[in-house]
Parts: sequence; C-alpha cells; structure tokens
Amino acid sequence: MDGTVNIYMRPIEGVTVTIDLDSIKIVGFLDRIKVPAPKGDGTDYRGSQQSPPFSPSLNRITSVQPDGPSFTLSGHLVRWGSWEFHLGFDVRAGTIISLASVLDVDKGNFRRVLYRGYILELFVPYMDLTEEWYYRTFFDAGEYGLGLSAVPLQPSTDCPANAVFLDAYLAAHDGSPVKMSNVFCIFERYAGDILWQHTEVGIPGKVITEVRPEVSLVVRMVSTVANYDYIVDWEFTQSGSIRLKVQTYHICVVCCLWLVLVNLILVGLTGLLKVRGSVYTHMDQISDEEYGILVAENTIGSRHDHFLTYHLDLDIDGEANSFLKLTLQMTKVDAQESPRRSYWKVISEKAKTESDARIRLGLDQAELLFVNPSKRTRVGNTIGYRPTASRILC
Ligand SMILES: [Cu+2]
Repeated sequence: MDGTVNIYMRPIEGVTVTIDLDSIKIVGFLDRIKVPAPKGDGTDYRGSQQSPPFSPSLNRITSVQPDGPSFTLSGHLVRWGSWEFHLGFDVRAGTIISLASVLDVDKGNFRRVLYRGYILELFVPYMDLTEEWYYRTFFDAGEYGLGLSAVPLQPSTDCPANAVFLDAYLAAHDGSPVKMSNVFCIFERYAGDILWQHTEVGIPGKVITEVRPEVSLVVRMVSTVANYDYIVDWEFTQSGSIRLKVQTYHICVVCCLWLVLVNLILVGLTGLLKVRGSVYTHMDQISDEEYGILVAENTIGSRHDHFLTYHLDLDIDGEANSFLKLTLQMTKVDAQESPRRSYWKVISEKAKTESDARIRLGLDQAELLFVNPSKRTRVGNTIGYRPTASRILC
C-alpha cells in the first residue's frame, strides 16, 4: 500500500490468474510484463492526510427547517407538496420510484406521471485492448447490484442536516433478511435558487415583483462499486418535473460523465479513478495513445464510458401514451407575405412503432414529448411530459 489507503493507485500490472471456480484451483498463471507500481505518495484522498489542505476552509453551512420537513412518510409512500410516490429498494436497481403522481388542485385528485422508474443498467467498458484489461466491461447494476452496493449514508455529510434516513432489507443467499441501515435519505433542497420571478415596471407608478423560491425534494442513494461511487438522486420539483441525476467525478478527473434528463430524469458519480501502471513518467515518452492519459508518474487513467440506461414506464395522466418528436423547420417567406425572409415552425411527428421512436441524442434541435392523446387541457392543448437530456464527456 506504500502508505496510502488509495489502493486503486497502486496497480500491479501484467499478472493474470485463472481460477476454476468448481474446484477452487488456480489453473493458469501469467506474469506477462514488468511495470513499476506507481508510488503511493500524494494519492491518499483523506483530508486529514493532506498537507497543505486541498482548499482554504470555509465557514460552516447548514440547512435548517425550524418547523420540520414538509414531507410525510407513510410506510414507503412519500407525500410532499403536490407530489405523491412510492419509494422502493431493489438489490439490482437500487432506488425504484413508482406510482409518482401530481395533485390536481382544481380537481382534488392525483394524476399519474410515472408508473415505475429505475436505473436498468450501468455499463462501464474500458477502452484498453491489453491482455489484462480487454475484458473489463463491467455491468455495475447487473453484476454488482446498485442496491447491494449501497453504503450507509452519513448525516450532515452525505445528506444535509434536514434529511430523514430510511433502512432497507434484502434477502441473503440463505434467504435470511439482512438489514441495510440508512441506504436512503430524503430531504428538501433549497440552494438559494429561484423557481419563478417577474418584476413588472411597465405599469406607471408601480413596481411589482413576484418571486418563488426553488425548493425541491430529493431521494438519495449512494452505491459504491469498487473504485466508483454513484450518487443517485431522484429530485421532485414544485413545478412538476422529476430529475434523475447520476454523477461520477473521479479524483484526477480523467473521465467525468454527467448525464441529465431534466424534467423527467437525472444520476452523481464520484470516487476514484481506475488506473493502469505504466513504464512512462512523462507524456514526451508516449508516441501512441496508450489507452489513456498519464495522470502521474507510472500512472495512466484509462479511457472508458459510463452508459446509463433507464427503465421509465410512464403513465402520463393515464396509461395510453404517445411519443412525439417535435423538430424545427426553417421556412422561407414570400416577399409579398412579410418583410421577413424566413422563420422556423414546429413539425410534430408521432412514433407509430418502437423503431420510429428511436432517437439519437445530440445537438439536433428537437423537443421530445410523452403525451396522453385522449386528455386535453381546458383550451385543448395536449397534456404531456418532456424529457430532456444533456451529456458532457470530458
Ligand atoms: Cu469513470
């Protein structure tokens, strides 16, 4: 360990052991290459081991709700503001949100948005063809289990001071129940942001300002899969959107992934980088790509992806939903019609088959909508939910 607890920064490269799991015997052993193990120096991530500290310290900060939280828990049913949903735990998927509904204040009834949603898989393939790395194509949900890998959340660090914690149970291999403490925290988040604001100065003699604060409800789970720590937040907002956020920042920041489906969904990845030992100590010695970036002497941060796929069974105001793709079409204008030469209008396409619904997320201007074609607003507009996604790979 060379004086560090960051065992991932001390890889021993070139050694492959093949084990017959039926006989529990080593049937193959390969010691292919000799690569120096990177030094442990400077790799310990604990603040207590760092000198000088990684940033100047700030004054204490906390969230206080003098009247207590605004949400209620009835078993696994969560009620907050206009929202109501069921919170479930699954060994493989981790958090499962079901029966999420919004209260229609005018009608006095709940209207369904999401029948059930969860992370279906989290695929992490490494872009390295060497003997000891080519097979590293992990399924973090299916092979490790996001629920099974959930860690107990610590009050006031993993979750703010106003959080409420929930335990979960799973069945062990012999069928006996195993309690996992504090796997969920639920809290109301207020980060000083504005939900809605307008200042009106157009009325003579008056200045009217109306502001509503952005307060949301977060359900959090942290799953630690070896070197990665995934922070999975389901966030419900007062404007009716659901965000599912998964983020992972690896220390050293070779890979960072940020996948966001705002309005419908968002996930946090954090933790440590998976590195490969190398003979190189400076980029000048490297002529080819080497499957990664030299992040320290003898240490290559391996290039890889985190692909998140979601199971989202939507019930937008009922079960019969359609998927619409709205694109912008540039339209030329006749000189007699208007002094303008062009404008854009919206073209709506409804997916008739699954293949029609396939989309390639990218920079194309498109608005995606899940609608309930049998329901309309008072003025006849379609009722729906809009998923948005953004992806940054750095
Ligand atoms: Cu990564």
